Amino acid sequence: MTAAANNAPTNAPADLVAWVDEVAALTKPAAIYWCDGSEAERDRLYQEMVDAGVFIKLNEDKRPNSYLARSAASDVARVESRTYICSEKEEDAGPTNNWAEPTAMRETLTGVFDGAMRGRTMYVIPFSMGPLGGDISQLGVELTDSEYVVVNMRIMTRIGSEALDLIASGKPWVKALHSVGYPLVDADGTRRDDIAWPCNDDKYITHFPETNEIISFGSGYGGNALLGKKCFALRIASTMARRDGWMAEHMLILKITRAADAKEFYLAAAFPSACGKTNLAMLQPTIPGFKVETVGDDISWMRPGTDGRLYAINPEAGFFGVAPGTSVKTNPVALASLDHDTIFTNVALTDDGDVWWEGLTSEKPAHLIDWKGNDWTPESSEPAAHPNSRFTVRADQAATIAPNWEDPAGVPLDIILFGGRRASNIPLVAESYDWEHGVFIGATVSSEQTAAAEGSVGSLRRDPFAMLPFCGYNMADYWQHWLDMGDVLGDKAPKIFQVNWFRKGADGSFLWPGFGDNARPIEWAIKRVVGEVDADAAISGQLPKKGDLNVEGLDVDEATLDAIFALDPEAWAKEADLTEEYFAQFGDKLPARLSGQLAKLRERIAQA
Ligand code: GTP
Ligand code: SPV
Ligand code: MN
Repeated sequence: MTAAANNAPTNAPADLVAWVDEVAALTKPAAIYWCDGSEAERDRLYQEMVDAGVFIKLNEDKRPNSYLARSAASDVARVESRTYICSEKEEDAGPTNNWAEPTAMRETLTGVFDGAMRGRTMYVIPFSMGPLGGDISQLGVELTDSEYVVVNMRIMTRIGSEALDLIASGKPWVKALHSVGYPLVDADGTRRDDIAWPCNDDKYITHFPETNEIISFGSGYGGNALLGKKCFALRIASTMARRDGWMAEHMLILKITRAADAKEFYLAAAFPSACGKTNLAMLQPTIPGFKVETVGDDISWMRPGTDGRLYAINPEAGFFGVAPGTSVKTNPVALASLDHDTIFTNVALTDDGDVWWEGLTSEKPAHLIDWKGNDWTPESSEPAAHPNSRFTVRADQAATIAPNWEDPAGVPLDIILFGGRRASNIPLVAESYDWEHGVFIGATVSSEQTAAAEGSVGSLRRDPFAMLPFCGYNMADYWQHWLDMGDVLGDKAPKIFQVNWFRKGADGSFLWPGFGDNARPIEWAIKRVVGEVDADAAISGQLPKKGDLNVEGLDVDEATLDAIFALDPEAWAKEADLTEEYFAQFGDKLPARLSGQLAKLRERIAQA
């Protein structure tokens, strides 16, 4: 078999062409194709995918230019157990990451990638994370044998010729290699047919932080395969950020305009996967006098500006959002943004060629084809859409997108929120005593696990800064980096708050209505930033004074409000003990200021 021609555009730099050649020599694709990012290219790929049965075209009248993909049942979420940080030293990955020795891992990867693309096309995707050419933006090139990845990357990032031009101009770029691990031809030339969702039981999602490289094998789903997202924009970027004095965070970004004084505020919020970032990013406030616009829904890159404030950009260009639970009631903006030009993965198909998922309508359709491709009726025992089914849509299809969402300079942050899914103990909103206490709050976040990753859904786990699966280095060093950034920002630092939309009553139902009403605690946070209200010192932070949280027009009684803010010293003493145990695994890497914060928490518990 002769090697596939490289086909590199004339301006492709030599180091990139050489890498493409090197990967092609190993993976042995039938062809190499360089993506230009054009609409014609996209349309051709969509058509090929429909013809191959990879994509189902949805009803053109109901949902123009939109498609449904169904994954293999074994490939439905990120696989944290197969995600590795391959730093030279194990302690640089830290106790919360899977570490693999880089030389040994490279050997393993060379083994599985040998011939992995036989019979397939290898796509070369130059891409930019962040606006093209922006100071905070970064470039990358993903090599993949998946058309699904190409068309999703086209929505989620800025791909094609312009990104390649920037790479050609000499800017640094990150290598991101991906294969689904399902060659169509084996070593002795025997062919097999392709399938709708090729993948491999053996999976490796690997990161080499010292050389800014990503190598991913065996999965086609979300963060495992769209390498600009978690692998680059969080794991690799977090290590770059630590080296260069910035921050890469699992945060949405909001712009809030207060009608009363036309003042603008910017907020970033870190919640674990499937805990409400996309929802909050498109908040429709239930209180008057607030305009909320979207800057980003999942990732934030933040840097101190020349004025000393912290500026944030959204490095992504689209949303890869959780479908179940998205409805006219919970997130009308997201829902409307999906009216056209959307890729759906693992949702259900209606009889008229449209999509459905749990929570979309209160009444279930009489018949569907479920995410596995089987007939489904309301009597079926399994959900019609997979709990981690997703939509992929360009960010500017959201009606709430902020006009300045692509400002390469970013937006100045006033507020940072940390949240999780906690049935007990954590109040609706509390302000940290200072940045250091805010870092303690972020470091100790715990949350009930969701279907966004493998693992047991519902079990409580620590998810510091919502970065547990996404920090590319030792979590304790990351906390120190946050403390250091606070020292740099000084009194220009955003104020840090903790929120919890998910507290439950004795009967197991949510105490707080959530969604649009989340504007209320945010309104209070803004009042704190502006200095318009005082707060009550409490165990976990500073709480709104009675009457300061705007509950006008809300059907929540006094007793429920008390329960939403209740802090039980005994339960908090247990939280503190668990935090001590949790901190212990970081040994002497744990910043002393965080043990100091734990001691202060214990003092407040003792005084309560
Ligand atoms: P990733 O994309 O995985 O990072 O998730 P995300 O944080 O963007 O999650 P998303 O906004 O998609 O929310 C996931 C789930 O949380 C959906 O089922 C929502 O209905 C639910 N949710 C979001 N906000 C609220 C809220 O205020 N209250 C309650 N009870 N549920 C909420
Ligand atoms: C998450 O799990 O936090 C996501 C989805 O945003 S994925 O891109 O699959 O990581
Ligand atoms: Mn996420």
